[in-house]
Amino acid sequence: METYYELNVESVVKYVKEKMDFFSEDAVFECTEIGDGNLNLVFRILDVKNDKSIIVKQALPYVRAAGEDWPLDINRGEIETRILKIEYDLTEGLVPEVFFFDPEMFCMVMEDLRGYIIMRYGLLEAEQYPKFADQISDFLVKTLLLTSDLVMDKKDKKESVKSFINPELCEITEDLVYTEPFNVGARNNMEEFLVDFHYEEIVQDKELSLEVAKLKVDFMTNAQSLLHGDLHTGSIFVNEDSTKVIDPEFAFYGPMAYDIGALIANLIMNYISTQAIIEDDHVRSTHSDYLNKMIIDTVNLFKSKSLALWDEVVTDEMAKKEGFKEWFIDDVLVNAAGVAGCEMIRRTVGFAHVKDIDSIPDDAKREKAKKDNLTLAKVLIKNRSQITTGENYINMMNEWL
Ligand code: SR1
Ligand code: MG
Repeated sequence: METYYELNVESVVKYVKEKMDFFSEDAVFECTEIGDGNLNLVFRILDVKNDKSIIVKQALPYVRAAGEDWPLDINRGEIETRILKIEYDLTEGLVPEVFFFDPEMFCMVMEDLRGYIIMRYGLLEAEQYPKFADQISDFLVKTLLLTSDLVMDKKDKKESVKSFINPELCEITEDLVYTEPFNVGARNNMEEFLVDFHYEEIVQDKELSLEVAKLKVDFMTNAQSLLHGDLHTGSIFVNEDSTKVIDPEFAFYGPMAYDIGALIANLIMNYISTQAIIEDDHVRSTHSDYLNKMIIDTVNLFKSKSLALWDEVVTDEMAKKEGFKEWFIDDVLVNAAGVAGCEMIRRTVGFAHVKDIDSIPDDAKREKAKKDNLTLAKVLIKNRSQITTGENYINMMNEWL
């Protein structure tokens, strides 16, 4: 930590000029801090004269959204750099290219994704991304299946598990996703109208807590695949043609269901937000249909592509036995529905919320959206054994929203 200092819009330009040969001598710089996540500083450095830019992401020794009272492993960028390189190779570029990681400044320098938008913001503008389901299902199948024991050499896989032990970031998920929202207090954060509803519908629901406890143990102990670890729509850049997944600093070996469930939850929360925010009937129904199709396609493509790739890549003898692959993928999807429910609950009553729901301007509609979100989430967790296709989600949404 001796040479570490916190970068700002001036010092980061100097830092980059010293560290790399990317910009030319005549560069005219414009630098902005664009980080809107909970943890890091993110700078975009643009040379306006030559129209070239890069991103610098620096870890702070604490949680940005909470301040210095919540210290956090500053080396998270090293894990993020390693997994981005692995994901880049496995997915043929469905993540940004990383130029380097600096272990003294704890920052990474990477490709600027110009011409892309953070998916959460795009969806809130009712934009559509026709290739997304195909591309994200590719990302999921390749990063999850190809890093599992089913495919990898067993010893290499265990070495990889060791090198991706990420205790502090995992603890955040264990606490914020799987524990605090199902209890009173801690870092929970909810609007007044939810306090009694949360207590009666979530905290006092013993069956719900039991099911969440099972999902939590799966998260903590099932070192199945190398996960992104925080795959919400704020961790994805999109445009009409292309998808790029960013921000895998929560990476570790965990259950495949975690990445799939987090993603589906965030699509569902945009659907709930759409019902409350978009006033024009035609725009609302078009965007709702699009979201339904995206959920169906993402889940079903994950399933069909996994089953198709299985025969080509799986090396484990017993995993080739008849019926096993269908059982395995369905089991992943069942647990993904449980994860989706946990993600929806924690984004409503926990520490970290989502703009989709929190930005609903009308108080009554926001209250209804938040309560609908909690109700549907409970259904997903308790009935997850019946959820193994995209259509199963839509049926539950139609019944409960
Ligand atoms: C203290 S970090 C809160 C949340 O932000 C990250 O994006 C993860 O989702 C984490 O749970
Ligand atoms: Mg993030």
